Amino acid sequence: MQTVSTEFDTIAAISTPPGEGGISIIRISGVDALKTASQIYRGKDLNKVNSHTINYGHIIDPENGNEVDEVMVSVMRAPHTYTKEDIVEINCHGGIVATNRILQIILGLDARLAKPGEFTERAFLNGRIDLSQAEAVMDLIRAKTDQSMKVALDQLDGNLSHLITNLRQNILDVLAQVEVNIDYPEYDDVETMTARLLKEKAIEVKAKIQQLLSTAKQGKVLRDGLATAIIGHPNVGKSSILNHLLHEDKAIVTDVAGTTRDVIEEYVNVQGVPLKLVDTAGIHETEDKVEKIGVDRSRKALLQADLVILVLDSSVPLRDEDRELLRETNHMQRIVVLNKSDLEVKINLNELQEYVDDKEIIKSSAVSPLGTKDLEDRIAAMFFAGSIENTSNNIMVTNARHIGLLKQAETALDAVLEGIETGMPVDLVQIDMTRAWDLLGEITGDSYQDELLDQLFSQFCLGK
Ligand SMILES: Nc1nc2c(ncn2[C@@H]2O[C@H](COP(=O)(O)OP(=O)(O)OP(=O)(O)O)[C@@H](O)[C@H]2O)c(=O)[nH]1
Ligand SMILES: [Mg+2]
Repeated sequence: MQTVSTEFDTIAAISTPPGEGGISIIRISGVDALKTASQIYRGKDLNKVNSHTINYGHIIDPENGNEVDEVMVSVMRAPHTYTKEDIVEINCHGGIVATNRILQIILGLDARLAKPGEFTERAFLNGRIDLSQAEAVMDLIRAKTDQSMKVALDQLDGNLSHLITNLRQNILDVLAQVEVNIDYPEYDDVETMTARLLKEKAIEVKAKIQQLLSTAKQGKVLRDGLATAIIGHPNVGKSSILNHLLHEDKAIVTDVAGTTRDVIEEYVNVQGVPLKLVDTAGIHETEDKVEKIGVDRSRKALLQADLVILVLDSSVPLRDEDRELLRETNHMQRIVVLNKSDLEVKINLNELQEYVDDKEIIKSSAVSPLGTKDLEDRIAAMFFAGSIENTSNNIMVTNARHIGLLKQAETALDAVLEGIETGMPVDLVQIDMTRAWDLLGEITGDSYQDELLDQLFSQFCLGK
């Protein structure tokens, strides 16, 4: 891991969202940050001001000496900064023209435009945070609920990193002990002893990994949102249900079958569960070209869903298409909504029981809020089983990359255990143990490939 910040060139970017605002911030980081800012700033000598101060002045175009904007400039000297490099942040009036003009002037001097996430990448490369913490920065920015924000903040604080580092240290200790035993065998049964040592440690570390993985389902939902598809025959009330859950009239609702033609995606917080709610076009056989595309998209949304809300119209008998959807979604996490329950019930409830468990069914009516609260309660119960408050004490894994690596490490530990069980030589078992150590290291970024960094940080916002 590199720790010397002076190896990098100087970068700059606008760190606030594009568009008009009260203030925009242009951030410069690197060895030439102060030099660059000084060339365009009229006010105190930035090279002489104290670190971590904010200074009033003006930005001047060095080409013609014209004033560009009135600004406040923060000076933060290495190493106690976000990137561990010198950082200057120019707070200017939040207009598009002034902000871009200042950036352009800076880029004409000693800085180049930062890539997305490059400030955070430097924080990682300069050893201020590890990779899982860098990923938490993005999760924090994207968090959709208080709970997901809290989990991201815990990860940024290094809770997950500490746990992983401890596990790795445990493995390293045992590997060192194995080396000693092999090099200096004091007893005749050293091979047996060493195998036992490896076995004990593999069991211990595996248990901790499994405990972490048991938080993954909730964790992933908190981070990514629960992909929830509302599906059903045309005109059964899917869009009405979406609007109720959103508490606003987002989707068009009419009595014309086939009103929704494209998928509509919205985020909503249901009792702490972030839902990525997808309203879809009614699924049925159709010759209409546009509708057909809509139906294909509905099917795709269904395939990608973590949770399916299958809507049936209880005021009409069950149709073949309903039966088919009931069968198709049978293996999925599902809630079956009997909508239009304000009208006379014509659906055959006995037949319905052949397809669904009573527990999966909720009666609702979109003409009144009837059923919406039940639906919300059910969703929360399905995904947090009332345990959402408890997560404050637990370290959660939320990130698919981390989950994948933990699973692979678990597999490597299984190979250790199997190797010992089948009497494999200790130096071969050692290889799998080392592999578990390596895989865990990829979570914190102690070992990584450059492509991984490129891929991770390219998903960041510009200026972060
Ligand atoms: N009586 C009654 N009418 C409802 C209920 N829910 C929806 N409707 C009506 O049924 C019609 C269709 O509702 P939508 O929400 O547009 O149905 P949809 O499933 O999204 O329909 P498509 O987008 O065409 O597939 C509208 O006229 C709604 O007002 C309900 O619970 N009771
Ligand atoms: Mg609709």
